[in-house]
Amino acid sequence: MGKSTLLNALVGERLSIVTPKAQTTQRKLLGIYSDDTHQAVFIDTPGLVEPRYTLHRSMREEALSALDDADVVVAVVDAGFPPSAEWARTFRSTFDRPAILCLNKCDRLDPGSLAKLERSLEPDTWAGVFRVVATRDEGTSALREALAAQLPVSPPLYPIDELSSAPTREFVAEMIRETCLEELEDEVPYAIAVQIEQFKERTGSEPTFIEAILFVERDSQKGIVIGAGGRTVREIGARSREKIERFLGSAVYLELRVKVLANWRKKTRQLRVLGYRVPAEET
Ligand SMILES: Nc1nc2c(ncn2[C@@H]2O[C@H](COP(=O)(O)OP(=O)(O)OP(=O)(O)O)[C@@H](O)[C@H]2O)c(=O)[nH]1
Ligand SMILES: [Mg+2]
Repeated sequence: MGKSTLLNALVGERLSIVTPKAQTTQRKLLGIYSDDTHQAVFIDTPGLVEPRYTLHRSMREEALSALDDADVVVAVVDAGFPPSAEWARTFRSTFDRPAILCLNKCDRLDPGSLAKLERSLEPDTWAGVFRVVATRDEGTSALREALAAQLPVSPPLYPIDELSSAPTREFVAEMIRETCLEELEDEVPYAIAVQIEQFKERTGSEPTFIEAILFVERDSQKGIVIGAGGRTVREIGARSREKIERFLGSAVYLELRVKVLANWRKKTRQLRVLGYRVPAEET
């Protein structure tokens, strides 16, 4: 759909990780936009998918929980793979909040097809319908302005120079997970949870020292992630380090270790240890 790409475009910083793979985002992420007239806090969420295991239920609840704090909901639709009118009706009746329809990836359709798509998605029931190309930052200013118009009057909720409420180590863990999604195929990257074990900011000419553990679910996955002679994990480390150094603006020494945490995606206790939301019926 491009939800994370859109959040990054709306905030003007690459905060949320983006890959071509489905189910990249697993937890909520706050992105804060402030200018002279207003502040808008955007919440990126996982997509709403049918849960297959406990982690999926965790992701679904995480997405729905964003509504607790939201003044406006933005339904992001991939114009290349559009949903049905039925979806639009269900969406509108499920969420008791002003909702804006955002047709993203509009570069994939010609204007005629876009107009037809728009007409098919109950355009009059939304608080607004916007056409966007998030990757090119097209249409995002108009969307941001429409969203600002829906916000209640309030003092800023966050300092105006703050971009997110997430701690640095969470961004670092996400950059490593993004690299795993880019470098590994099939189910393997989805079986990886990243935990930052050590984060030592060094002073002077020393690099920042970061140690992270890649938890996989089975021994066979551990073998794949490490690769022949450690080649794969070295590559993941090198590519992650480049991203982290760009993000922190300083030199980094990154150490990655791979460990098995059997079937962690299906186990409430393991999810809790790894910092995921525990689904309500499992607490
Ligand atoms: N052509 C095109 N591709 C886009 C656009 N916006 C996002 N993408 C691509 O779509 C893919 C998915 O983007 P994400 O932002 O990760 O999508 P998401 O909705 O956050 O996905 P999940 O986190 O997996 O639920 C990436 O490869 C993006 O580069 C767009 O406007 N046009
Ligand atoms: Mg995402």
